[in-house]
Amino acid sequence: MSLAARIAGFATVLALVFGAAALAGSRIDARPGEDARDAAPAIGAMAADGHGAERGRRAPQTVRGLAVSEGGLTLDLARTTARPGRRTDLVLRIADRAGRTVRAFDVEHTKRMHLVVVRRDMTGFQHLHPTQRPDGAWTVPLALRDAGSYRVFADFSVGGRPRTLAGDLAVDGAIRSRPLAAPAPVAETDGLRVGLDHATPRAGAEADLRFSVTHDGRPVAVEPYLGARGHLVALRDGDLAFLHVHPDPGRLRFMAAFPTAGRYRLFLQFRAEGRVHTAEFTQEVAR
Ligand SMILES: [Cu+2]
Repeated sequence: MSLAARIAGFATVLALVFGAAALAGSRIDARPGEDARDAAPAIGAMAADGHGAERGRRAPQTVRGLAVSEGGLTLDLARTTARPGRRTDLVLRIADRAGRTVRAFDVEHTKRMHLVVVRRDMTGFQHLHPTQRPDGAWTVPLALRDAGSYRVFADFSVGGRPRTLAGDLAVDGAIRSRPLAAPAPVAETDGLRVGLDHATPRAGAEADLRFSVTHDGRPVAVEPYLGARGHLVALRDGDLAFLHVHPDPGRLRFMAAFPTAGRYRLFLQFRAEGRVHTAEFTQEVAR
């Protein structure tokens, strides 16, 4: 290789390194800082107060569920490993700055604690409602069929401030991870067909997600579930950032502000024909 070619090659490497650094820098800048995130309302709250769309384009959006400890509260999982297929009791507590167990929680969507457990590849979704023990800790039976690394999201509100803290739970064994499914407007669950109707959401703008349920082509009446027509959890592909979305109490319709472009997994839960169903969608969000 000639000296000139070597210098050119070196310059290319440097450009790549600086390019990557600039990209990393811009990513970090685009994300809310820890302090800003503490003070800012959740995405759902922004959407609900009507300022989501106008603020969304300028101000950084907040996401939740990326930290085990935030704003003075810490999620403390009693165990961080589990055996595949075995039913175990998942025990957790929320601790304050002094390490004391938090006992008083606000009611949100008819419950004081919502737990979402999902594997890192966004399979094996579970939404659980643990019971509080006299010592303030929460417990719920949990069985994880497949090995892998799971995220445990504790979604709750203390002192009128909604929070989502998350920790990891490892299930030992051979892992068969699955790629994220391609985006599709229809999902099948328990013989029901669930359709998702919306314009392609854009990053930072409020998206209106409307779902419909049919059984053999006939519309299915959706029964109230957790104080609304349905419950929707949205997780960002790549880091499993947790988006809180706001339901329309009367319909299977949600307002969500996706903070960044990319793919998200939507987990819609609703009650119909006497039981709760979960329909999953991959959602593409444009820049
Ligand atoms: Cu819940």
